[in-house]
Parts: sequence; C-alpha cells; structure tokens
Amino acid sequence: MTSDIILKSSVDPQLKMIAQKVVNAERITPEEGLALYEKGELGFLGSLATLVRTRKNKNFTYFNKNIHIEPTNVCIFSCRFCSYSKDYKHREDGWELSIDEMLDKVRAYPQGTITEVHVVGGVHPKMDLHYFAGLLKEIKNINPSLHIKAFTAVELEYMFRKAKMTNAKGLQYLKEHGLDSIPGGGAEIFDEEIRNKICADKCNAEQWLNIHQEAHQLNIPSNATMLYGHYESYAHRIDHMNRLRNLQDNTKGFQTFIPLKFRNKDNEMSHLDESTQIEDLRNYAVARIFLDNFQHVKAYWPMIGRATAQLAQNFGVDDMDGTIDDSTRIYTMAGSEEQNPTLSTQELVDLISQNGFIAVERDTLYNHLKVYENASVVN
Ligand code: V47
Ligand code: SF4
Repeated sequence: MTSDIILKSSVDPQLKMIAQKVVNAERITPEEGLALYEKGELGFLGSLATLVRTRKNKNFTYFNKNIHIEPTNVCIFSCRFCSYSKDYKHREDGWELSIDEMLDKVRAYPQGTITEVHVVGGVHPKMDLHYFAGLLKEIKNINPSLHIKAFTAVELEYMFRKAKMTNAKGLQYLKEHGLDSIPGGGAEIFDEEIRNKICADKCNAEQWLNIHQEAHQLNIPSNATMLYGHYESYAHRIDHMNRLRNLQDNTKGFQTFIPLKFRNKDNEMSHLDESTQIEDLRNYAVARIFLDNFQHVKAYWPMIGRATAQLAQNFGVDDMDGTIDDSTRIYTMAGSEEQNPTLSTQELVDLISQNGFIAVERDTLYNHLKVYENASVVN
C-alpha cells in the first residue's frame, strides 16, 4: 500500500527509481540523494522517509530526561554563526561556572529524576583536560548511574592538543573519569570551503571525524550534527552526510543524526535568511532516507521549535532529545522560538502522541525505560 503510494506519487523517472530502491531497502547513492533534494516534493519525501523510519523504529518516538550544563561561553574560536560566545579578552561579559556551581545543578536532581547530563560549552583556555576530568569524576560521585554525554569534538581536539595527548589517550583518560558518550556538535558542514567561510579556526572535518572514529573504537558512542541553511548547497549537505555514512559503515558508533537549522539572530551571519519550515522538513526526510546506517534522526526541539519538531515525526524523525531541564543558551541566544526550553514529561508525551506516535522514554543508549502506549491522540 505505502509502496504503491510512493511509486505513483512521482512522475519523475529518476525519483521513481530512487523510491523503488528505498522500498527494496537498498542504499541510495550520493547522486540520488542530491536528486531527492533537488526534485523531491515534500509529500513524496515524507512518504519515503516514513517508510524508512517505520522500518527502523516502528511508531516509536524517543525522548529522555536530561539536563544541559554549559560550563562557559568564553571561547577562543570565532565561528561566524555563533551568537553565544565571548572571546577571552571580553570574558567578563560571559559566564564561567565553577565546578561547584555545575555540581549544584546535578545535585538539584535527585536519583531517578534524570538519566543524562549533557555538558557542552565554549572552548576556554583555562578549562583544560584535567579540569574537565575532575568535573566528570565529581558528577559520577554524586550519582554514578547518570550517563555523561560531554564535549564536542571541537572541545576535545583543543583539550588533547593542549595536554599533548593523542586523541586515543585523551579519550581513554576521560572515559576512565566518567565520560560515557560524545555529543554531535562541532561538525557544522565538512566541506573545506564552506567550513573556512563559517568557522575557519576550529578543528577541521578530518579532525572531527577522527575523534569520533577513535571514540567508537573505545566503545564511546557519539552523535553527529549538520548545521544547514546558510552558505552550503545541497551537494555540500550530501557530501557531509556521505562522510558520516562512510565512517558509520566502519565503526557503527553513531547513535543519532541531528540536523541543526542555522538561526540568524545576533551573529556575524545575521544577514542570511533562515530556511523555511518546508525546507527543514525536506531536510529531515532526505537525511532519514540517505543515512541508512543511522538508527535514529533527532529533531532538537529547543532549536527548531516544538511545533515543527512535532511535525518532523512525519518526515523521518524518531527522537526529540530530552526534557532539557535547566538552561541551554546556545539557541535561545541565536533566536530560536524556544526562549525557555523546558518541557515536562507530560508535555513531551503529548507532543509526540498528538501526532499519532508512541512516546518512549529512553536512556542515552536507546534502551526503553517507559512506553506511553495509551497516551491520547488529540486532534
Ligand atoms: O556545533 C551554534 C550549533 C552546536 C548556532 O548530540 C547553531 O545530542 C544554529 O551540537 N544556529 C552545538 N545552530 C549543539 C549540539 C547539540 C545540541 C543538542 C543535542 C546534541 C546531541 C548536540 O550548535 C554547534 C553548532 O552547530 N549552533 N550556533 C546557530 N546560530
Ligand atoms: Fe566557540 Fe562553539 Fe561558538 Fe564556535 S560554536 S565560537 S566553538 S562556542
């Protein structure tokens, strides 16, 4: 039935052929991915992405209970899309949390109320590898069952370089202190020319991919992001996802892919328009179809807004990130709809089930903690 709809829905012979491949669960090529971006209309892409999503994750949409800690927004790098960082010379305009302040945030959540702490922030020259290893250890002392997902490859590359450690040694050291997984930030767009245009001075594509590869080899899972909707072309997006797909073929260590929509408030790229909602949904769908070896695609609701995140479930998305108690400022400062990004469990379950999907509370590794089978569908 679904296959019929897909095959009839497009008159373009190339798209029909791609649809047939997706129905047969065959991998599509980068050229075919590009054709989806260039020619696939919203409904067609949504049907194909839903086919893949249902095959991989049934009718489930995942969320978890997490908090974000942003140790500092002081950063030695100068990404042009960043609305949040302050350079070291102007650090008094930013924030620098002490270890105790960060631990207080963890202590505020009694055992069982959250399962994950997500730590990510600016690259501060005084917060080094040993400083952060100490933080991880203290978090685990407070609550050993908490999963710590911490530090983008950009932060890690700087920490390891400064500590004169190889990526493998540095990752092993952090793992011994409590690091459980790595978030997907810092990937931006891998193409060298575009990367140089938007974030010339931080780790390059090869370094980003290498850190994730080394992490996977040490059994540290990670996520991957793509910052889209700025100077990049569709071909750049496909190139980005193709590099991730190739690495994933080797390591199988990526858990989820997270497209991040460029937000244009108060940064050096504010003159660029933001992508439309239709483009955002098309992008989720192409990602879901192209990344056949990624189990999950996440709509990060604090950035995209809860209404689009809800709709994105019909375009391949099966994960909403978390309740995100406490502050995450990287998007609120860049102009996202969500100025107070906190959702209660009930609100997240409603968001998912109102669109006919089954909300599943997961841990960071996607083990099911609670399935909300009977949540009501409200039209
Ligand atoms: O790498 C910064 C992005 C990322 C802007 O792994 C912007 O579960 C849009 O990666 N417009 C960091 N995006 C956040 C991140 C993340 C978030 C949630 C979950 C996970 C995960 C990872 O934020 C940066 C950059 O790509 N970003 N500024 C902006 N103006
Ligand atoms: Fe620093 Fe991250 Fe902002 Fe780039 S995106 S300037 S690395 S805080």
